Amino acid sequence: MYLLHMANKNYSSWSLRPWVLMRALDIPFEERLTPFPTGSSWELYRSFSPSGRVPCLIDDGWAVWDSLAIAEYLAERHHGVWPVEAKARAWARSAAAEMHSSFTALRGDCPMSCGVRVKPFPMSDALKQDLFRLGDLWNDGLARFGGPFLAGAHFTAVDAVFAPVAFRAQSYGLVFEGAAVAYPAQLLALPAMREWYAAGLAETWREPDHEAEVAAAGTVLEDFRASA
Ligand SMILES: N[C@@H](CCC(=O)N[C@@H](CS)C(=O)NCC(=O)O)C(=O)O
Repeated sequence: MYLLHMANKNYSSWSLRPWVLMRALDIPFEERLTPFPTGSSWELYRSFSPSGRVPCLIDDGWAVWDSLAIAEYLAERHHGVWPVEAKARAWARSAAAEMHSSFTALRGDCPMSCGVRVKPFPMSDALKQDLFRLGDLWNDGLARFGGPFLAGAHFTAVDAVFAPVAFRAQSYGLVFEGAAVAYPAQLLALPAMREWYAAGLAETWREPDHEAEVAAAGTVLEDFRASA
């Protein structure tokens, strides 16, 4: 059985990707959640992940790290990780790679914290540009492949890569145009996403650096998490 090393469900956007992919595709795995320590997580995470970061998938003692590499590893072993049709697969891989390597303003200015609702401070031009491109990209996929998921009728790795953005949209009230308006809600309604969200809300850990990042992003209006 696969072992997925991961961090707090409330905060860890990178951990969410392989977790929701495996859950949605019914790939059995054991999760091992190591909460973010206060300060550097390097020493702690190095004890199980070569990069000192999560997620890290262990298969029969063999480590696969980085969420995109984990998706590719799973794709070699399980059906449905990427779309079957070659052009849809190429589009999905392009979009996933773009999310993986870009959208730095979105990641920095709207850090994931599933349980909070935030009135964001005025958006930087870089964030506005990221949100424009995100809507553009989602609308393109939904129009090309007919939805309701980005590369067609089925949830695939490209949706898993954007799953953290659905939580960010919920937390920061991010709005999109066209067919993309409904896409975050489509993701949030998935049983796997609801399971993740419920577990995130139940967490009582508070990691000061992550809390500070949220405080720097805007005014916290509501916090639905269990008391620390
Ligand atoms: N590109 C990596 C990013 C992994 C990453 O940065 N993970 C964060 C947790 S969400 C982490 O381990 N942070 C620990 C640190 O920065 O020390 C991936 O896709 O897995």
